[in-house]
This record gives sequence, structure tokens and C-alpha cells, in this order.
Amino acid sequence: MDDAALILANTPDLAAFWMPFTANRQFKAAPRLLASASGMFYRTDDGREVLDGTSGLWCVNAGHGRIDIADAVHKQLMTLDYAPTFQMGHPIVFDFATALAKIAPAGLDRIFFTNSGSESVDTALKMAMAYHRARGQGQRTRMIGREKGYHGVGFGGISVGGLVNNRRTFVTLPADHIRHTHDMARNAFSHGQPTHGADRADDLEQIIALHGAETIAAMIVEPVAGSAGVLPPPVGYLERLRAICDAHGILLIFDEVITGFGRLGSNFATHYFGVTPDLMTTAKAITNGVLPMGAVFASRAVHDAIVQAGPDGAIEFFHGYTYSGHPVACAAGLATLEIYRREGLLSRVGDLATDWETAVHGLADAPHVTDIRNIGLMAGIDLAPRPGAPGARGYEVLLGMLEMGVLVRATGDTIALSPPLIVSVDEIGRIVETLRKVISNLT
Ligand code: PXG
Ligand code: PLP
Repeated sequence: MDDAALILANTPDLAAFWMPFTANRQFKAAPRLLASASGMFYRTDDGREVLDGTSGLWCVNAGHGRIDIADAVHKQLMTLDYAPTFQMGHPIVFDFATALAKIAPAGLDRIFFTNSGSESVDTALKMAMAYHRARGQGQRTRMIGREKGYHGVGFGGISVGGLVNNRRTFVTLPADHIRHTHDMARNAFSHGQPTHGADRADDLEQIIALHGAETIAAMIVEPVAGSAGVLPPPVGYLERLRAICDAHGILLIFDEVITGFGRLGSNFATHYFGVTPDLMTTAKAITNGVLPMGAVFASRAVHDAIVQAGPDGAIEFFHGYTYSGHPVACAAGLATLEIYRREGLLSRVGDLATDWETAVHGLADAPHVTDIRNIGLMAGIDLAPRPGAPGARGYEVLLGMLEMGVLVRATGDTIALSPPLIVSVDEIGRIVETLRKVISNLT
């Protein structure tokens, strides 16, 4: 068989799988399959190496094919493959919660397990309502999100989310949104946190004035907006949100599904920015992305208000998933935390951040580039849309990069970069130089 015939023979039937967040017809006409992975690299079904510039989907922070995780998963499967956590327990879920509590921001050490970021968000929103109700303020049900926010795809998450395509088809819960912080006029090409825009946190005061604080349960934001194209918070912004929430008895939720587990060079963005929320949602890198899992980190105050309320013997929080604290996911998570600890990965970005910043901002003079933003080991690069064809340049960059052996993420005309935390300076150079070539070839 020649190469083309071989590929065809190895290509699976594509019809049955309805692909998520994908142009299904376009993809199936020209499929792109990643067949295996090791370290910093994927390998395609036709045998080409692809440098992972995105940690999968922001999740494989320790790199691919980690043998210690595979061994731990195998061992757990043969020890206890599944057991419920409703009115029952198993040892490893308590061990994993304890291990997470040790790396958590001070005070956020009560851990509720979920299976994804979307579930973590819905769980946190429900915790916020339950907290207020337990304190006799059950009328606090309104949620506040932010424009351009991404909080997953559950009905709770899309209600507080701020991306129109994820919302327009569906009904949403009562929620208001403060403005996003992307300010091209004042902050274009900012390095790290932009200087201008802390005042946009004051939008929350306006919403409070409109509805009354006593109707509002929580404010949720990503400390750094990820999906919208990497938008670091302006200097002083998160502090201001925290102060306004405190003044009005509103809970603050940080959605750390992307920023958690070392992406900014600290355990969580909460540590990095020195602003502590009441609830913190996580997923993705909690198991290095290898098994689905998420967790909500709750403050003692939130946990205790709910768990101490109600009579003895009554279930305090009517919420949970069949797979909350799945033993095999816990095993993967514990092995992941051990790798992070042993290899210093949760703080490694601190050493790399300057090289990263210099490298990505080196693209400022490439054609079509209108803005570059970076923080930790994340970057967003905006391209001017081709007139009449928004998103075309972004998609062509994705394809062109893949052709040249690098995986990046494109949403619209924004390119997002977030390589595994094990990336080398040479590999950073390769990602950026390849990007320069591909962008330079765009029409
Ligand atoms: N919150 C945040 C901040 C996220 O980034 C979720 C919640 C939802 O997590 P799950 O596990 O339900 O997908 C996310 C997920 C992208 C991209 O390309 C980002 C996510 C997922 C898929 C693609 O930006 N983030
Ligand atoms: N639908 C049905 C019919 C169920 O029985 C259950 C769980 O028992 C669910 C949905 C929820 O599934 P999960 O707990 O995996 O979220």
C-alpha cells in the first residue's frame, strides 16, 4: 500500500461521533487525528510529531505519557475500581482531598469532587445559594458573571458565562454581567497584568445598585480569562472585586479551571495575585488531564455554614455526582500531585516566564498581529480578521501550524498558547518561530 492508502485504511469511521465544539462537516471532510503522545509531543495517525503548544486543552501540565500516573491508575483499578461516595466512602478520596487541601490557598481547604470544570462551576454556584440559605438569606440567588467569561457548558455555567455563541440558543438563569477587561485603546501589547482597568470592577457596584445586594449570591470570574483569548486582570482589579463583594456580603468565586496547578508559576492564581476567593473551581490539570475530574475548594466559612446547618443525620447539601471522588481519578490525581512536587512544576513557570514573555512579544512586528498578551505560561495573540471572513486567519494558523508540527489553539482570530509546564526554552523558541512563519504566510 502507498502512504495515502495506508492512512485511509487506518482512518476510523467518523460518522457516529458527534464532535464537541467542532465544525463537524468540515472536520470530517479533512480529519486531523492525534494517535499517541509522549512528553511534549503528540504523534498524528500518519506518524508525524506535533509539539504540544496547548497542553492538550490546557490540561496536560506535566506532559504526556507519565508512567507514574499510568501505574497508579492500574494499581487502583485492580484494588478498588469503583465505590460510591454517597453515604459511603473509600480511603483514597479522603487522601486526595487532604493532599489538595495542603496545596490550597489558606482557608480554602474543604474539597468537593466533580468530573469536569462545568460541573465544578455548577457546584460552586449551588454552594453559594446553599450558603446564603443556611444563613437565613435564601433570597440571595442572583449570580454575577463577566462578559467574555467561560465557565463551561452547564446551564449554570452558560448563565454566568459571557460568550454569546454559548448562550444564544439556550435559556439561562437570572444573571448579570460586568464588563470584560480587554481594553485595546489603553492596554494593547501589555506584558503581564495591564495597567488600566481596575475601575471596571466598579461595574459590580452598579449591578448591586440595580438589584439590591440582598438578592445577589455570588460573583464569578476567571482570575485570567482563558478561553476568551488570555486576558490577565488589570493591576488592582481582583482586589477591588474582593472589596466590593466583602462590603455587600456577596461570595467571590474564582474559576481556576485553567489557571490552577502551576499555569502562572504558583499552585493557584489565588496565590499568584494574593487575592483569596470564597470558592475556587478547578478541573483539567488536577489529574494532568488523563482522567475526567474536577474539584471545588470551599472556604471553611462556606463549608461550615452549610454543613453545620440542619439537624443531625440530615443530608446537608443535596448535590453530588455518581463519580464524585472516583477512586481511579483520585489515584491519577495523587500521582499527578507527586510529579508536580518532585519536579517542582507548580513553581517552574516563575523561571520561564521572562523567556516566555520575551519570545511571544517578539511576534509584535509580524503581519496582521494587533495585540499580544501574556501571563505565567499563557499567551493570547490577536490577528486582524480578514475583511469579510472573520475567523479565517485563526483557522489557517491552526492548520498551518499543524502542518509544521506544532499544536496551537485558535478561537476566532485569536491564537492561544499554553504549553505543558515541562516545556524547554528551545521548544518555546520553536513554537514562536513556527508561528512567525505561518503568520507571515497569511493573506
Ligand atoms: N471554567 C473555565 C475557566 C474553563 O476554562 C471550564 C470552566 C469548563 O470545564 P470542562 O472540563 O467542563 O470543559 C473551562 C474549560 C479553549 C477551551 O480552547 C477551554 C476550556 C475547555 C475547552 C476549550 O479555550 N475550558
Ligand atoms: N440520569 C439518571 C437517570 C441517573 O440515574 C443519574 C444518576 O444516578 C444521572 C442522570 C446523573 O448522573 P451522574 O451522577 O453521573 O451525574
